[in-house]
Amino acid sequence: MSEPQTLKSGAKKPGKAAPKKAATNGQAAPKRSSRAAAAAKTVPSAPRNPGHAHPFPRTEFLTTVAKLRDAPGDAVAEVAFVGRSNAGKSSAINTLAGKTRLAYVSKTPGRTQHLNYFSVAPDRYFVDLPGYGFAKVPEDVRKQWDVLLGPYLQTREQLKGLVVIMDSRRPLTEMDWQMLEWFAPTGRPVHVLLSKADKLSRQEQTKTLRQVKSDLADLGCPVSVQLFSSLKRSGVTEAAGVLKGWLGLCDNTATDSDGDSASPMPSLSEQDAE
Ligand SMILES: Nc1nc2c(ncn2[C@@H]2O[C@H](COP(=O)(O)OP(=O)(O)OP(=O)(O)O)[C@@H](O)[C@H]2O)c(=O)[nH]1
Ligand SMILES: [Mg+2]
Repeated sequence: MSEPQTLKSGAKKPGKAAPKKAATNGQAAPKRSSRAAAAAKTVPSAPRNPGHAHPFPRTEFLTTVAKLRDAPGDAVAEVAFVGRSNAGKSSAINTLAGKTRLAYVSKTPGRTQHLNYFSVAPDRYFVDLPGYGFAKVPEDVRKQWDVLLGPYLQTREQLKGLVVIMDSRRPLTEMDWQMLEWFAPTGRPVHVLLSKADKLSRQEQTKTLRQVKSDLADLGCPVSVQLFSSLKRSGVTEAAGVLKGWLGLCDNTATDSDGDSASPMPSLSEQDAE
């Protein structure tokens, strides 16, 4: 495919002014006031029950990469998170890490602009990619795809698999399909997280999961699909199993519960969830 971000002439236009950049961590950060307010609302970042480890408890923000040559040279294996703007990529990373504000969660689509690297274990990384489907300045986005995202997804040898996050209420949009069909020929595996599953009834969840699995059956690369909710911390163990496999990490830290019941530490507060 050409670049997913610029596929549609109907790419959504911004509803708001461009998000302000802040120096913190190199990631675009929310405005100070909203950040302070969010901090006040956010649940504590230390697990109340230390026996409940999270699958990637050592995750730390590493760096923001605007040019492919600046990607960490020591990487042995990494997993990228991609999906429509606002699908819940950053929230999913926070949830897997068991931290509330590691990757910035935003109500402003398109806030993540570059490759945000998170170290999950020595030489192993999560990479939060810019969301597609939000083009404030289409030319800039196309350029970003040509010089950064396209080459990254096609040529980065350390990339062991792609996590594609889709809002479970609107899975497999045209841009999701274009991303999947463009990536599949690389032969690398795809794991789909149907995010915000808390927004669906059990029945809807089952139906959506079955439908998406069936729709992707002939994609042409190894593909798996699951439900996920950062709000409820559901689907975490399943996702962690796949990602640890890709990263070559043994599973002795994956001791968290799936969070459907007593979650020791939600990574997303009820107030933040959309
Ligand atoms: N109800 C619910 N809301 C969620 C969930 N995950 C994320 N959200 C909300 O969805 C919005 C977008 O979440 P992000 O994690 O910032 O999404 P993103 O894909 O990283 O967005 P961009 O970086 O802008 O592409 C925020 O308002 C989150 O609070 C979830 O599991 N349930
Ligand atoms: Mg994000």
